[in-house]
Amino acid sequence: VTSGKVIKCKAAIAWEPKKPLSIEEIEVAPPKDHEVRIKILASGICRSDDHVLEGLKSNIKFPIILGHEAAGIVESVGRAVTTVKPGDKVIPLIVSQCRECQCCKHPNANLCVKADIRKHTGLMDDNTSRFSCKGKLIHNFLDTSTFTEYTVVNEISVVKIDDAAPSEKVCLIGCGFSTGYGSATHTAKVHAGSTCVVFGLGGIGLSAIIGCQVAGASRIIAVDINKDKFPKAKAVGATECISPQDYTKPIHEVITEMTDGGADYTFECVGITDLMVSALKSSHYGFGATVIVGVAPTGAKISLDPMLLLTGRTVKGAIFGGFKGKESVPQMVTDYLTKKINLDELVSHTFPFEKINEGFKLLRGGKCTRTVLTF
Ligand code: PAD
Ligand code: ZN
Repeated sequence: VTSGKVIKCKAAIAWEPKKPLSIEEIEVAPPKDHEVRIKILASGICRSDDHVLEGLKSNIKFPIILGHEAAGIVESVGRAVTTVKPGDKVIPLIVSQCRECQCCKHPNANLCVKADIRKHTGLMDDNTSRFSCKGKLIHNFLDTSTFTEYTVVNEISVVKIDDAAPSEKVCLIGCGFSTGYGSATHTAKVHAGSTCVVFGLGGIGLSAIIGCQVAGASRIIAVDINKDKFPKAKAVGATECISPQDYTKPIHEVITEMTDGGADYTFECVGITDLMVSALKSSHYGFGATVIVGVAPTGAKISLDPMLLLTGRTVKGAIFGGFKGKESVPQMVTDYLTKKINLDELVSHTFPFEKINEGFKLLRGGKCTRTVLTF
């Protein structure tokens, strides 16, 4: 029995930016009162992990255990925990839900005030870490940290899912799938018969396409500078694929012409501020809506003509597709099991955890959709 004891296990440590991750033996302390220790079974690699590793998120502290898109089994729980128990299959939540704060009580919000996503302390509520390596404190990432055999999270940052769910697929519901899918179905509320444009065809953009299709969009225009991404985009529902590099005109002019004045909904799934403005300009005068999904480097600013908004366009942004995790994650897992949604196309590679650096290489080289690591 490991309950109540420190667990020694393997984790991928990011000691500093721009260096490969190093697999090390770490010590994982037992969960405190409101905490849950989880044995990770599968974890996807998301661009947000790479943003930190590339040093683009200067407010995030190293050394750190990255990873935030996972599924696992509860190993042990703190004494005040009531919603999960050892043996439960779970998904850690990057968007926590305390159910008591103004946001959790608000029907339209999904960010928790208690676990404020802007703070990035990299620590648990008592300002300590459950991870250490060679006597050094290791920070957590997005209240989850899943590139490790064991992690500890707050009870508000984890939810039980159906035991029958295949972890190496449903782990994507922990970030990429929900983020893209919810941006279309929940944040934008795409309507049947509409025209949608998705910029960026990684795991997030493809999931946005799936959401647009499920919502009944009749045209889904997929945009990427890497044409290798087009076949997958078509496979999940894109009706047309275009590359900005094939035109001399700016991409928003191309899209405006293709769509008789602009799209109903546009989605920026890359993280480039100029592209966010292009997405807005690609939406129709009077009713177009843009959702910002991509995460820009810390401190980056958008500059735009307010006339774009004055004339009836809207811009929204959402983390995790605007979904409240505790309710929507188990529901999406059920929808996956009953084949209402299909995300298998998103997993392009499955590697053993030890090959994590190869997964990051594929991501940087534009050679994958999602790599899932298994433990
Ligand atoms: P990815 O790198 O797999 O996909 C990004 C795609 O964008 C690639 O296919 C690129 O070729 C393409 N691209 C790059 N530049 C351009 C350009 N100028 N025009 C068109 N396409 C371009 O990343 P991902 O899908 O894992 O993540 C995408 C973004 O979403 C990234 O910024 C990530 O940090 C963010 C994200 N947001 C949330 C959220 O909750 N809002 C969650 C997870 C990830
Ligand atoms: Zn992510």
